[in-house]
Amino acid sequence: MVGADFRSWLAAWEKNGWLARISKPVNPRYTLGAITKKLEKEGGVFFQQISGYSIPMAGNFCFSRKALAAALTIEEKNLIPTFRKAMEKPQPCEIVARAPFHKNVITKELNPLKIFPIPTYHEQDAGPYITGGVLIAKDPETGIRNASIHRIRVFDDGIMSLLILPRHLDLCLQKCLAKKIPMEVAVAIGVDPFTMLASQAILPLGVDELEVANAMRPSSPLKLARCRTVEVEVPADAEIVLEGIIDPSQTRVEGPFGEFPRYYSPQASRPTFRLTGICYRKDPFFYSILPAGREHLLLGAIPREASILADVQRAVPSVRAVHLTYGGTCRYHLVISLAKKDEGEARVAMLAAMVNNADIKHVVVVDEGIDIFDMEQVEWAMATRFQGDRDLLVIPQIQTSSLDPSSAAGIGTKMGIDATAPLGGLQEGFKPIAIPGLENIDPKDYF
Ligand SMILES: Cc1cc2nc3c(=O)[nH]c(=O)nc-3n(C[C@H](O)[C@H](O)[C@H](O)COP(=O)(O)O)c2cc1C
Ligand SMILES: [Mn+2]
Repeated sequence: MVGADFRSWLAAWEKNGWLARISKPVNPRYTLGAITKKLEKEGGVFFQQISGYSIPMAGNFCFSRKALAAALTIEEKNLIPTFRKAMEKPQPCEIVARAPFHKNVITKELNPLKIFPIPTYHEQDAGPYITGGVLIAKDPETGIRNASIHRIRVFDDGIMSLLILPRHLDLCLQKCLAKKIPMEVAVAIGVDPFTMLASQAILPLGVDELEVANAMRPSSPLKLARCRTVEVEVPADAEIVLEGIIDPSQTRVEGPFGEFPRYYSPQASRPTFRLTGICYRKDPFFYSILPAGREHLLLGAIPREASILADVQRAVPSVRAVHLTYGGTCRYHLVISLAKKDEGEARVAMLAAMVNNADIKHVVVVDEGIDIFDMEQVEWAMATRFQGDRDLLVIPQIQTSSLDPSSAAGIGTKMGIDATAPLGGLQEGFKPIAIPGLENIDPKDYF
């Protein structure tokens, strides 16, 4: 199976011609990021030699929707349905006794910067950051695992600091604080694509994202293995596992850091993550995600689209699909495809989307015939089916993304654009021009 584990994924991308092997030595500070950025839309990157390190680094494997679907061995059009099905029916994971990452276990003089080629990406970033690891923790009340990705600033004394937004990891941390117990966690680096994507699932607290990853796998179930220094289980085939304790009472500065909207998020005091063990396979691979790159945006987009579509279809069953666009950093701009049955539906769909997720800022609703993944077609619908005084919905002063620098600390304006033709119009004044036979003609037959 293509994405059974990180190594089979790497081999498959190489075979597909989707991997750029960078053989010359590369500086992990900026150069590595610059090369990844240039190849961002083309394919995965593999840095064979990173100055000062013996461990190679890979990244950008999720460079397009097509690539992500191929990693999951599904068709691109099935990305959202497959994800939704797995969210609804998670599958428990088997725990195995032995794992390749048990081979090397370091518990003293813990300095990840000495071992792993951890990149510094953007000009004003505070320093090297781990960006491609899946952090696994447990709810101390239920023992149920939680998996999510966090940016982790790395220092040279085995103490890191990380950003924990108010979601599940934060809830687990608050529960540990109330119980006065440490929060044991592990960060798995170099994992399979199912685990990467499932870590971004939008679920209620109490659903284990690793079980969602397992449910998405068409064969070879996801196996977990116990960590060596903490009571946490991680994907058994992980390349590298960083184990430790998150302590919110001990803080360190973190940031500035170049984030997904392509602006810096500022420096602040953050909880620390004190390492208790560094474990890795024989000849491990490091994995890193370019912040604001295609991979970062897409991993967030698919689970969000799945969640938005469910809510929008609940409100308006004639909604066909949704798309979070790259230009809108896969968070702020949504296009909705609607097979309109009633004039009021477009506005209800916009509002349902805005309520689903505070990050959604601008929503464009188009007719079913418009390809919502082709922004030229979407723009054409806006140009010819929309009038600013009649078809614009503006909702001022509402919660929005605090990382949008045009917002006032997370308060901003949302806007809905109804670019659908009036009911019946597609057969009349809004009937697009057409050339009979266009679909099936191949100009080469006439050369
Ligand atoms: C590359 C990448 C980096 C991320 N960095 C952070 C971060 O630093 N802090 C954070 O709270 N969420 C971050 N996220 C988002 C969370 O991983 C995501 O919202 C996750 O679904 C939260 O899990 P939960 O619902 O179990 O809390 C990041 C996501 C990606 C793909
Ligand atoms: Mn969760």
